Amino acid sequence: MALSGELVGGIHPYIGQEAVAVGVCSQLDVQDVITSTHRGHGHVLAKGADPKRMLAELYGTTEGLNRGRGGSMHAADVSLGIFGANGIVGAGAPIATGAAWAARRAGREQVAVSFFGDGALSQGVVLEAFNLAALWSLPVVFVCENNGYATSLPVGRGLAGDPVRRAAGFGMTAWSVDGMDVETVAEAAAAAVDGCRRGAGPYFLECKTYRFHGHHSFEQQVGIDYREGDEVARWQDRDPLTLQRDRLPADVVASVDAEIAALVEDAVAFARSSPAPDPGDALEYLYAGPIAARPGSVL
Ligand SMILES: Cc1ncc(C[n+]2csc(CCOP(=O)(O)OP(=O)(O)O)c2C)c(N)n1
Ligand SMILES: [Mg+2]
Repeated sequence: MALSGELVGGIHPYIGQEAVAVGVCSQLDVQDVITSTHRGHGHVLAKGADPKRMLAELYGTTEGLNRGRGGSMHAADVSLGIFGANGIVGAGAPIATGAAWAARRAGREQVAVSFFGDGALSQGVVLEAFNLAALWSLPVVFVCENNGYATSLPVGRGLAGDPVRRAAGFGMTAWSVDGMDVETVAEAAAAAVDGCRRGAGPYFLECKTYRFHGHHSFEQQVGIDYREGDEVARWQDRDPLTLQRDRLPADVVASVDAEIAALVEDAVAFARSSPAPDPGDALEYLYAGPIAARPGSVL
């Protein structure tokens, strides 16, 4: 759709990394919070967003999650704890940390999860978020999706040291897991979320994964080639969907496949028939209303 021009602009496909979003979000309750990335479709859907409204958002229509204002990189649904995909690499980490801090102050049993890529690990704001979250023992799970590349830069040429040791240096419990296996991810996420609820946060989870497609949908057209030999095929041999499918009985696989096919068909029909926004209200729905000062606040 992005290549045919039906969707305006590029998208960052999440295909290949599904086990991370699903494994982690399967351990969260509705009131738990996530922050996501430029590659956010998987996280937003796994946290429970309506696929019809998600796709309508990609189409930039009025029925989209954010009335078409957010688009692919800024889809959000605050009512489901989805505090946004985010086009700024690393920007979700302080938002999740702030949400965890707010939950703590309000005495709510909420956990916040920050998804980000290996490239974000060297963003200053992420390290600042690690520091405050660890200092204040906040209920945050930092989930690093190490897919081997930041755009076309291999992780070994962009990241000094080891992600887990880096996070552990802040005093966090930190693990590295197979990010292609949804059950492995879910098990680690369950332990981290449970630890956060018991006050033992924050946690750091490196999920080793891979994206099967380009960094973004324009990559093929631009003609960038940076992957080694049969690298993509080797990772595809461990496609998270196939790994999980092989564990399930055939009748379950057939019914899930049918359910998903119908869901996708509905979402496409819904997005295609959803109206484009009126240019006259282009400046509306962009900002929250003014926040009332708390009693006694100096602001
Ligand atoms: C602060 C900031 N710097 C640079 C960019 C441009 N940019 C967009 S995606 C990306 C690579 C991110 O790599 P990674 O965090 O590993 O995520 P992945 O794309 O692999 O999912 C970069 C450098 C940006 N969006 N924001
Ligand atoms: Mg990456």
